[in-house]
Amino acid sequence: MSKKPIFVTGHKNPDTDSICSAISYAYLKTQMGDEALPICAGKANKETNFALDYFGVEHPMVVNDFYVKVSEVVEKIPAVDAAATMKDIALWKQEHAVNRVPVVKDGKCLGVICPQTLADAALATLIGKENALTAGELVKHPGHHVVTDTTPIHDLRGQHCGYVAVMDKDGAYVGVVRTNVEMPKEKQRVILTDHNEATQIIDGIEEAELIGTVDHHRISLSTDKPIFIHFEPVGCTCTIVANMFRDNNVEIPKHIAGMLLSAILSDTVEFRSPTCTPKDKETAEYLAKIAGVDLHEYAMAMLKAGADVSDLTFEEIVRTDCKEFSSNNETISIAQISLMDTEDVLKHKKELVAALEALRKDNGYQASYLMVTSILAESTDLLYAGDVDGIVEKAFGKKPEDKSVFLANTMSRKKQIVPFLLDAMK
Ligand SMILES: [Mn+2]
Repeated sequence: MSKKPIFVTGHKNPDTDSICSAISYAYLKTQMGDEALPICAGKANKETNFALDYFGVEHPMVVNDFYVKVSEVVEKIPAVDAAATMKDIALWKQEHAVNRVPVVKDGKCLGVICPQTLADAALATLIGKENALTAGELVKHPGHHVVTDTTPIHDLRGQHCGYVAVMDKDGAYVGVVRTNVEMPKEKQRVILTDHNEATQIIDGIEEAELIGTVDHHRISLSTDKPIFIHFEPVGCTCTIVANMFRDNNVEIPKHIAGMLLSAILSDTVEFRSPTCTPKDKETAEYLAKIAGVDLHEYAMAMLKAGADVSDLTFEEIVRTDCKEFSSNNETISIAQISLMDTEDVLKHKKELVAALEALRKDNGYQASYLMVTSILAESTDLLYAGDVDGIVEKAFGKKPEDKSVFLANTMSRKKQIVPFLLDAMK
């Protein structure tokens, strides 16, 4: 039985750790005999693209959801041509037990002939009327009972039972599918890296099979089957992955060392973040040798590439590296930008808070936060929208002013922001 490769993925709105841990862990899995493919939930950011380009690594395939698609269960039987006669249709019907007859014209899917229309036409032909009718003329409602091959199978359930025709995104005929078709036995196997929070997982995971997770965040996952988990309270998922290479005696090639190193430098902001542990630093130094780069020089170049927000709109800035969190039945979003110098961005606090308010309203969040973090000063200005002045004050012990609060020695969302906010929301 041929098994599909395992998908390895980081979280939605992927950062460098999410993409690099997926690439590296998929490589390790494959070396260990389980074919795995890195995927990601969206396009890489500038920092990650710098790392991918520097080490000549391909951008992973973007997967928007895990819903099982019609393309996986489509029956690829030939359609009837629009010019076909009643006799041709009758011969086709003899071969295929399909209630609605798919009809094509110049390769494009025209629609289907419904059973009642066909029966009426057959009777008319029998009594010598209308025997010149073509298949194309019997398609009463062109485009009706036709779905695209990217339609999730569960969307077919509401439709009239029987068969519908399937076309690709360009309208070309692909085959037919039963609206009550069973889900394929083999589910897409998925491993999560760098996340396990339900709101951060690619949609449709319930139609896939979660088989493992490698992460350095709080555990919030619950599963109905036992899965493989590897959690460690270190600064970066790639620190864990790099050590899995060492534990399993798998050699780390240069480009993978570059990916692992980039993620550690990114997540720990070159060891400045309070989430950084001695293990992160030691692992990064070891990886820099294999990757053949000067650690500090490379870190500065990569962080600088990521810190360039000059071409972003306010709407884009407040969505940078944005994650959702829930507590006490309320959901909040927390975005983060890390800059060499925060002054220019903070000049536009008003516009940023307005963009945060739009983001908050659109998604029904209790509040939307933006961490404007200074890499060099190692501090954060926390901007927000929402009626949460009290929560912010309770969380950080400081009175906010005009929807923002300055937090010295603060760089880590996970360690210095999320736990205090979620606690204050209770
Ligand atoms: Mn991470």
